[in-house]
Amino acid sequence: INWQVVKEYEDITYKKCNGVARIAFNRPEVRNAFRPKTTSELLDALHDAQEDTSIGVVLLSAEGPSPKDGKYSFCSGGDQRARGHQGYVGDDGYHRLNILDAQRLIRFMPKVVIAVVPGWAVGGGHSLHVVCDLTLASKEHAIFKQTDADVTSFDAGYGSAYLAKMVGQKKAREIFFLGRNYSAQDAFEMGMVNAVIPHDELEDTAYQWAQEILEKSPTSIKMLKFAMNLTDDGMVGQQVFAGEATRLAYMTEEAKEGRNAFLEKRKPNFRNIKWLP
Ligand code: 1HA
Repeated sequence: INWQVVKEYEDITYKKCNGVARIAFNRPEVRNAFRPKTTSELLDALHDAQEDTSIGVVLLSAEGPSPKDGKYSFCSGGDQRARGHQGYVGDDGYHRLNILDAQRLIRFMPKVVIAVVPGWAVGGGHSLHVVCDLTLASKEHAIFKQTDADVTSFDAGYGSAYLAKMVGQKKAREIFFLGRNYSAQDAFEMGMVNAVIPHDELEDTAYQWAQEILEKSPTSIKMLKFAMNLTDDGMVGQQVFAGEATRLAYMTEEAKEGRNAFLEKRKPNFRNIKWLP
């Protein structure tokens, strides 16, 4: 895989190759916890991947292992050392919860986002994998764990309520109420992991899955993603789906007539447009 570095960041790495963007947390010494800088870099990279019309699949992954103890991690959630009175505090002194902006970008971008989990996926890091379209996990090193109730935090949105739709109410409550460790295989059996992959093959497999998706019709893939989101996302889900429906409508002769008539200051003539059954 001939990855090309897109941009140098401090807390993440960002590369692209052949239709795939790879964004990876790069603070393995703290199990890839995110501080506000991490999140704003993540948002910047996600925005870039969303805007780049050559990109169809985004891999959300993590660098590692930790230079301190050799352990792998995906993300351990909010950096508790950066946690202030009202949120996570960055260099500007503001208290933010902007990982939720990243969750929404992942959820609403018209591309497939795959969580590639080489190790710990914990707290807000667990919620990130939940919100991704697909999850691939390291057979040997991935561990899924919800510590929100240990640190008086709670992702009461996608992290919990959407998780419950994914693994069922009883399992989701167990994950949050007991905060136990679950292996990749446990997570697979619960339905929150798509495949358990030998650690050494994880990144290549994720790239392979991306290439398979890229063989498909982009319009179909995004309409299907938004269709599957719609029922859980309420009016916003409808808005996102409807936006793409509008785009498709714009491509018709009928739409061109509507626009042209306005610009030519005349009444539109839709009389020869067929009312299909
Ligand atoms: O829930 C939300 C939100 C909800 C709504 C809106 C916004 C939200 C934003 C964020 C979050 C959250 O993410 S809350 C949950 C925050 N995260 C945690 O509670 C996980 C904390 N970490 C752990 O439980 C464990 O470290 C671990 C299960 C991930 C790994 O355990 P392990 O392998 O025994 O490693 P450990 O020795 O604990 O950690 C290695 C180093 O990484 C330690 O630093 P060192 O002693 O070497 O200096 C440890 O302090 C550091 N570290 C790990 N996780 C974090 C961390 N430092 C800061 N923040 C962390 N999250």
